[in-house]
Amino acid sequence: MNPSHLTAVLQQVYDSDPADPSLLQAQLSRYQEALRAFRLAFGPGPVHVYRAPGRVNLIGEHTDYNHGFVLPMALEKDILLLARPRADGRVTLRNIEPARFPDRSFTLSPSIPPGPVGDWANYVKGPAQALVRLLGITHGMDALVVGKAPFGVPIGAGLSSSSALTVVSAMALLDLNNGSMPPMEFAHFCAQAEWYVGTRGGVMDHFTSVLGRRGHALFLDCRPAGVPPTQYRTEWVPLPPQYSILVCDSGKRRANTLSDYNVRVAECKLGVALLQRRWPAITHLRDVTAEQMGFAPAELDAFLAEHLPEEADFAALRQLDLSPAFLDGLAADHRLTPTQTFRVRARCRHVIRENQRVIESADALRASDGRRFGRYMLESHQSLRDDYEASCAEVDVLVDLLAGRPEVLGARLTGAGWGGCVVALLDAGAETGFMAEVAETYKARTGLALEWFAGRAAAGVNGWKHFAEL
Ligand code: NG1
Repeated sequence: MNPSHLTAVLQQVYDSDPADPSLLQAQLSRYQEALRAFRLAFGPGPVHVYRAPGRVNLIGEHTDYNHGFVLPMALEKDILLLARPRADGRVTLRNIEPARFPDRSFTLSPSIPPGPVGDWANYVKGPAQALVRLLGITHGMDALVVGKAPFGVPIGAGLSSSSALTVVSAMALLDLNNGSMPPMEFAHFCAQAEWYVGTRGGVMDHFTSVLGRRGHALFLDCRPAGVPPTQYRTEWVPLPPQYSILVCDSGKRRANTLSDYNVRVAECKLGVALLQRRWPAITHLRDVTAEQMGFAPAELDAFLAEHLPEEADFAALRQLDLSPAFLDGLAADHRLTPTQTFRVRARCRHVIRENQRVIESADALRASDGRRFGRYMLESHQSLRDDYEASCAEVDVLVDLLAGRPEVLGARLTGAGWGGCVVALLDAGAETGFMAEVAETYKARTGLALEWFAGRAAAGVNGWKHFAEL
């Protein structure tokens, strides 16, 4: 592919400012550098190129695994995977940052042994194993993964670098084995493939990485339908040009996000199990709405206080008629400790209200009402902070600093939480010059360096066979 053809291809993917060709030029250099590194690692021959984006969630946090609603968008930050198929079932992985991500290799099989928790190759092994099980794929690949800054998806920042790697690996292996899947089925497949690493996550990240569209947010109803249940209701909502999105990385990373996350998933399931005693038709917190349960919207607190404990440990839960078999299964599935206590009522309150906020926020976006949208973002953050306890001191400082600026319409924690990124909405053209001052105050108060970038909505996963012959 010559440079002008490559530029045309990249223009379809990245929402780069036409007035500023330097961004596209920088992407072009990045792809060319990746091709050179691939040739150095694996020698001459055809190269196939795949990319999958990270995402930023505008609103709808911890709702996806409750069959609720989310409103994310795919980012220009993405992961590239350059590959060449192999005749055998070996997968050899190199990374453009070998000191950080050492070489790995494995053989395709229906049960591929995982590496240590957190090992980067696990995000390739998960989809590889799932594709062997589903389609019996036999061709491995020689692959180079490229995710370094500033174009890569920051790791552990709540922008779904892990899902981007899962999606790009699945796409490459599927394509190199001459397979294909309809996009929604593929997104659903990737979400389940990532369970390999031990999280019981939802579908939001993979759907965004697969279905993302330039200039659009994705409204996704996370309740599947159809047989098999892989159909989801989606709507691409154009991002009004009069607003811009800012993504700020707090620099805070939490090691045990996985366990906190799994406890929250379990707490939501406990809420459902307790409500099911009276309303057996409920399967997920999504079902708990004022209309469905027959209370006035303003009476949600009273309703929850009547039916759910504020806090309960395993002993208390057994007394509430939850069967020991259910509780043991939950503890095993979510790696819960026997002494754990669960703030069931507050967790459920967050999810129920957050679902409503997503519906209202999508309306606000359709009506190009950034002020209203910003208010929902702030409410969402408070709820994540107080009810879901998924924030942390540093992120709260950052949200407060941003929300205190007249240029900012709304700001909130984005992603799983306990650190990571904050997403903010601004009037387009509002000076981001003020960010230097925010960063300085933030540093003084937390000791952490702040990084930020403009959130531009990019296309979902792409693959180009025979991208280059080297
Ligand atoms: P991140 O921020 O990528 O860890 C996680 C889940 C999402 C969703 C959010 C919270 C995975 C792969 N991702 O996202 O499905 O539940 O937390 O809204 O588990």
